[in-house]
Amino acid sequence: MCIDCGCSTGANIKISKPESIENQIEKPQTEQQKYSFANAHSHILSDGSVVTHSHKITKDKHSHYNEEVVEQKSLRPTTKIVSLEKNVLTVNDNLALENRNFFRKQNILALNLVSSPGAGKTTLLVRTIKELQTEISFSVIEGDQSTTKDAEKIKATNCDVVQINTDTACHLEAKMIQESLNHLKPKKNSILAIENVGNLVCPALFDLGEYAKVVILSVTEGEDKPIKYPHMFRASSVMILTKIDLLPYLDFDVTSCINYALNVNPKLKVFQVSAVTGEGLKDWFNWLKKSSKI
Ligand SMILES: Nc1nc2c(ncn2[C@@H]2O[C@H](COP(=O)(O)OP(=O)(O)O)[C@@H](O)[C@H]2O)c(=O)[nH]1
Ligand SMILES: [Mg+2]
Repeated sequence: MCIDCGCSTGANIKISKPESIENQIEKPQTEQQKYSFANAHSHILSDGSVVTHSHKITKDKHSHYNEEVVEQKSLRPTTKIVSLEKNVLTVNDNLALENRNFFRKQNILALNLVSSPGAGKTTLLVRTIKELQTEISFSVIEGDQSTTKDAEKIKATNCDVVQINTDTACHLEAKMIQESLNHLKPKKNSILAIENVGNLVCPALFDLGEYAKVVILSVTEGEDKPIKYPHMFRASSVMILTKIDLLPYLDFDVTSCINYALNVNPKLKVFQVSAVTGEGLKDWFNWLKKSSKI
């Protein structure tokens, strides 16, 4: 988990629009900004619970965001650390709540698209926008560690898009979404698709204020992923099993996959699609139309 490996420590978050990819719109300038979304991460404690917090590591000391210098990194988890970490999770949750309230007021259906890298999030998104954009207004926030490649693909559909580059961090946080919204300005009565960083682990922990997490699983990944990464499938409301056009070439058991997913989360709504052939997309589109109340 990002929290243990410290992958986000010192991450240099960038938000940009594809028409000015060289011009960074926003870069954390203050210590607080930097650590509020650069260094948040989680630990699995000895009792099995997961906690998230931020570190500020300087030459000779190690402190937590919004707190005075407290602990050396080598210290075992204590009640004090747990409460500090809960504070940081609360910070994210509070910002996510602000985002959610904004989306509700504006009647914006915000969806958090999560998957492993290469599952097919961008391809599905591009096809969805192309096929529905005469009926529904879309905007997109793209999350990747590096490059604006996905934002450029979205931009090519004439859809408004902002790219967040998370550098070493492996997930998006509510604060990043809030900052991106200032630049994106999504329309009322629209759908906002947030493509999270490709990772089946950490994005499950961070509420962005979305209406629903949509987990995309491709048939090339193996049918056991819902039970190997249960947190993500539990946190999601929708699972899209994609690349089904490749099933004839693979040893992939669709029934087992769906059963695994439903065992982990009986409320999961499941779609089977191919973003290449278009098979199954109608049901997904109907769900989008119904959920956006348009
Ligand atoms: N055969 C097939 N390939 C797909 C499908 N969806 C995506 N791909 C391919 O999978 C690769 C990764 O897709 P991409 O959308 O970039 O994945 P992302 O990293 O989750 O955004 C690309 O080569 C796509 O062309 C699909 O439904 N069928
Ligand atoms: Mg992508």
